[in-house]
Amino acid sequence: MKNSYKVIVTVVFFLVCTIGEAQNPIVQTNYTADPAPMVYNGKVYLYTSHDEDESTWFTMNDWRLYTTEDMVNWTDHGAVLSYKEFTWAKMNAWAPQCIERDGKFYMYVPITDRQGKNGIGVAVSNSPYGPFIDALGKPLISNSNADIDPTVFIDDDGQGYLFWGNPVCHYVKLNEDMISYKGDIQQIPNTIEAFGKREGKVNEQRPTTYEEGPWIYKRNKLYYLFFAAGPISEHIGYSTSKSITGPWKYQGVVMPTQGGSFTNHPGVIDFKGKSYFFYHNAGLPGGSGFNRSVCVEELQFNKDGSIIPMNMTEGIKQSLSLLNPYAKNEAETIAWSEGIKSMKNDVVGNFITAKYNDAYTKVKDVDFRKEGASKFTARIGTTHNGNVSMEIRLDSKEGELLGTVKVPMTGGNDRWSLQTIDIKKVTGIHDLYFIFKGKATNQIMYFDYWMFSK
Ligand code: FUB
Repeated sequence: MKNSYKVIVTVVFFLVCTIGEAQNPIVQTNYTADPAPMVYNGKVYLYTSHDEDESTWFTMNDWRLYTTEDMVNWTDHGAVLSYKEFTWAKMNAWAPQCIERDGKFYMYVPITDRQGKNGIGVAVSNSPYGPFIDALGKPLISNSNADIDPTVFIDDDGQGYLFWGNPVCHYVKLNEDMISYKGDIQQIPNTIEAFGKREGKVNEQRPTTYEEGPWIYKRNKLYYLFFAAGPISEHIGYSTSKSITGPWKYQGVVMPTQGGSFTNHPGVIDFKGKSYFFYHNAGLPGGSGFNRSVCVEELQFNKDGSIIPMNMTEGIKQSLSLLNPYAKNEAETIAWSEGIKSMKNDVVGNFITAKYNDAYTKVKDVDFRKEGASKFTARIGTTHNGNVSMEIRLDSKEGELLGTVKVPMTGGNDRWSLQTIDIKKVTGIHDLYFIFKGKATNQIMYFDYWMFSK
């Protein structure tokens, strides 16, 4: 009996996965850019830069963190570092990357200093979730105004490297402490051989396709240098080398110019037997070159190690594992949402709020198992008196209604109520929808976490 349930569950799981809806952009609750994924202890930690709402320039103040174990449900951890943590910084929290070494986490970030000069700082934490503290009280790299977009890499022999730069790509060897470097700063020769010939107008400063946003990745002893490539609007190109210090050979386009943002930015990881390529576009409502959103595609290789070029798509449809509804799940764990903002305070940490009536979140591939659930609990609250509720539905926004939770007026997002209701019994695997109902025009309700029980 147990086995036949497992077979049915597996078949339903794959059917649901292949007919799913859009997953890209993977974050809908804020504008995010410059993805920097890191795999640590069976989880993907995705650090991003953050375009402030309605920006008309690169108005970027902090770096945010999202995590996943299944590649479709992403948990929002909010801002984990701001440029304001660096006493020498003035502005521009641009493309970051974080890496772990010996249990410490090193976040490399480009910032503009108080004199208006670009530099790369490094902040350290004992946890991937932060808090990250400026390690030096000054930039680690302050070489030229090209000092943006760091990518960090530790080779199999333990040697760390930092690469960065626009309009040329610099690199340097890091010391084991990861907050200092040894030897001179080098530059990858900006040759056609290394980066390919730029199309369009001849530009003396930019003769090749290399623009910015380098990302180092290694596979089968081959080093890959992904980069944002010109002319603008950017596409993503790549070069390879048998040695991390070059010579690099240009290999072509990974992703053409698409998606409505004039920049793009690569981030690559291997996770649970697959490779993934992160990038950004203008895919959310209100999206633009200054209101960008991070997306992900599966990255595939030919037998000779060359990359199969890809387009921007609706994203990853198949989750790598099922979500357990009987554990405490954060409301900010989301596969898709509309009309939702994520927030953070000292009382409950991260939570979400609904911007308007009918705003919703979706959680993908939830396994209620054969035993099923008959009760639902959530920590919620609202500042509005009466007629605020949250519907729980299956498989679509209009799908089967399991139950409706009335949201009590708690008076603020520093005051919460734990509500448990009886629901229609649910078994098997489903996508779960939380739909927020209320007359207010903003912050209809707050939602912190949920769980089901028998
Ligand atoms: O996000 C600000 C800048 O735009 C980054 O540093 C570049 O890579 C481009 O994405």
